[in-house]
Amino acid sequence: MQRYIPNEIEPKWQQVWQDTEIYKATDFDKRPKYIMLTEFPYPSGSGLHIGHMREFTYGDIIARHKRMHGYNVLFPMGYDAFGLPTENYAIKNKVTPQSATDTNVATFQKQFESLGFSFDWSRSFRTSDPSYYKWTQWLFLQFFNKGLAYQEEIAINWCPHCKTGLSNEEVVNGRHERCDTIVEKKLLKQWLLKITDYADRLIEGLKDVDYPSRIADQQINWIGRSKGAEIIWQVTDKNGKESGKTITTFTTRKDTVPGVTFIVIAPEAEQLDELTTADQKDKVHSYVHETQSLTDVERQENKQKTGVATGMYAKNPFNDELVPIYAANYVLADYGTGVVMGMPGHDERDREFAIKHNLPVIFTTEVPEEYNDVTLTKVYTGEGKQVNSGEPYDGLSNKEAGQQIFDKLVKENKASEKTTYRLRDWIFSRQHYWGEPIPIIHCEKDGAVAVPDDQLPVELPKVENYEPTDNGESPLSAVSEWVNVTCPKCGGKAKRETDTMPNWAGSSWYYLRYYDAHNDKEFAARDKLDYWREVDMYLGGMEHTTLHLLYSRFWHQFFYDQGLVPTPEPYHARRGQGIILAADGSKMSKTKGNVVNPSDVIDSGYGADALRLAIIFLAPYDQTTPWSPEGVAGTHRFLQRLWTMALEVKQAKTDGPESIELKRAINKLVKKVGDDLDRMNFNTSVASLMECVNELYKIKAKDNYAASNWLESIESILQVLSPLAPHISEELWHRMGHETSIHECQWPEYDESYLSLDTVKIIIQVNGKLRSQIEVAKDSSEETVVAAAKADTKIASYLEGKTLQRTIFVKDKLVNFVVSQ
Ligand code: ANZ
Repeated sequence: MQRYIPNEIEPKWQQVWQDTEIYKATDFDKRPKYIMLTEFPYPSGSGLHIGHMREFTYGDIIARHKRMHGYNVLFPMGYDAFGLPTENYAIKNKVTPQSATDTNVATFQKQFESLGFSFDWSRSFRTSDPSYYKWTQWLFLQFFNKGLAYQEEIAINWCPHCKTGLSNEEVVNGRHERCDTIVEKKLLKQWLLKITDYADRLIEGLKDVDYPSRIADQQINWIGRSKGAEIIWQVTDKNGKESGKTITTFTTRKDTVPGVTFIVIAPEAEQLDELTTADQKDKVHSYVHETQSLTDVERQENKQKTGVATGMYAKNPFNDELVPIYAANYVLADYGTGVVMGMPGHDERDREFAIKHNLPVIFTTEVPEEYNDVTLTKVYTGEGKQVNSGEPYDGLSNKEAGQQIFDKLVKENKASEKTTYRLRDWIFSRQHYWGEPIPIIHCEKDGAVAVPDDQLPVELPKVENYEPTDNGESPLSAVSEWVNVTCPKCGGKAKRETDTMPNWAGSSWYYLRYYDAHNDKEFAARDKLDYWREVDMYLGGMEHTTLHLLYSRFWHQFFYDQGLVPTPEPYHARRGQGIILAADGSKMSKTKGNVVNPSDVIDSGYGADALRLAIIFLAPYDQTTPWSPEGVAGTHRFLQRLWTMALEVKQAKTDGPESIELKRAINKLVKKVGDDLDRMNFNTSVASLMECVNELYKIKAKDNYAASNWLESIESILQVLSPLAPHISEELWHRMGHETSIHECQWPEYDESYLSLDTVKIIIQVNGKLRSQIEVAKDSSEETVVAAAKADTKIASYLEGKTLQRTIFVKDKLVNFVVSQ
């Protein structure tokens, strides 16, 4: 019998699938549509790694399973080619980003093909194709035309290693999420997108989509909507003489206003100068200077609660008490108003500051005795009775008191409701070469002018030097023949914008391009958008939750408002797959040399199918889990066993009666794997397949493939295996005698009655001696049971050459064959 050699059969089928285009999605098809989207990769130099493969394998299984249920499935793939990774790779390898992309895409493409993914390649593109980024630029101009893309000189996050500005989302714990370099502040004129206009919508929209709560919560926390109050304070000198100026603080604890003992202002706040007395100017200036030399990380880690008095005071609008104003770097300049009312009774940071600067601590909520200890930095943040606030507030619940205090202040025009957000506008300029040029022309007379639609795309000029500069200027600014143009409005001298877009731009709308990938008149035709609508299932990395996922929801919501797309949200359901760690539990990384390359595993003889099964067998899909190098040998062995059995069945007679045990095992399997795939329990579906094949081997040991339903049983296994291991199932399917692809089959039906089927063990005797046992459905007829008993291999050998004189049958219990020599 021919052995199972995956490397012989897999490339063969990959070629057939490609030639017959069986995975092509059809626009406007009558079948229900289903879009299975997996995040597309950066074509990095190291090729496809096992982590990518996990995501694509899950996506592939879902796509194949849905096809078998009659859906017109769109399962697309492309390349997120612009951006820092490619540029850095190109710099390191001394090639152009264009050719680096070509080389890397070719590697990825080969790997993709070798893994048997059922992508519809006819819709593929790279975000760096001019025919694609033409539309990224056009969509950017829609934001610009509506005033949602604007330029501003601001202190931005600057990565000194990558030499570029970054968005807030790209800074994680004060470091650039890509290279881990500590981020600095730099004042630069930047393009920004007004994502803050969509802060509420981005929260509300989550109610209408199917995202796991940890993904939704992470977005909600990132947007950080906080409902509170702004309170206005008169600024005075130390004697209470009003200066005519006011400051405004943002608080979420209105009840604590009576106990405020100081005010703190962020060192960067513009207002700081006018709140500083002549005496304190020098001290304040040097403090501001000192703060500026700190990175955000150092500032956040600064436990010292440093600060300096400005010399001025503020009058508490509630009780006219004077409190000193300090500049202190624990206050963030760009949150709320950048000014905080210091309430050391109930706020921990304020308490630490008060202790350090000898400021009084007043409680406004009754606290347990222990909190009076001034060395304690912990504060009481719970609810309780209002105290130290006078009549009629003392004795009320602190919540109620807070409301009444606030109402009084509102009446006196000293306070108002305020909602603040942590979300900031999206810094959209990058001072790099390898990105979409921002399609704007700067004219002295007309200002920033959109490049007219008929001049799009603004193509990236081919240049010799594309390395980033130290001064924050894009390398494109040196390409004078490209930069100097005429103004589309007045025809006068003008210059192109030289910043490029961030790598998150192309991925903010790429899914829509798959609906109509070759359209050169529109980003996608309306009728195709109306047919495909939103993505049904989107799989991707958890690390993209507050980057790509948030950005693309924002773009889509804006497009919806402009009437460009038919649905308010881009993705109906989102799931995040876990990370595959190295076998020792550490992160896989090139420097450690512990990255598993799928191609190596395939080439070692195990093949893509065994690798696919090993990946999904590792753990539940959303669990981060170490790689198990032995796993592939195990799944390969399983496929080998199935292979052998299938070929044996093909050659067996199978002319005996139907086996109930087989029926039950197969019906159970079909139901179980179907349910598992619906629920994305991929790992348990592999376990069920393995169990089923083991069970079949036990049945075979008894009947040696006599039962008439062996062939159909194997075919059903192949069908349910086909989404998971597409090559071996296709090969065996053809060897069973089929001429069409198994991947065009419907998902097999299962018969409920076999699942709940009550079975009984029947003892089989020959001349009163126990010789074997079989399992049959309860209440089976004499005819069925006797036929099954005779088919049993052991019994058959006892009966061979003998004359059967009599058969004794006891229902649900026993068959006794009485034979003579
Ligand atoms: C007085 C107070 C008393 C506060 C109390 C808290 C507890 P969230 O919920 O995150 O929005 N705050 C306001 N602006 C700030 C800034 N720019 N930098 C640092 N802290 C700032 O937090 C709102 C609270 O954070 C506000 O309420 C304010 O302190 C502080 F027992 O005001 B609170």
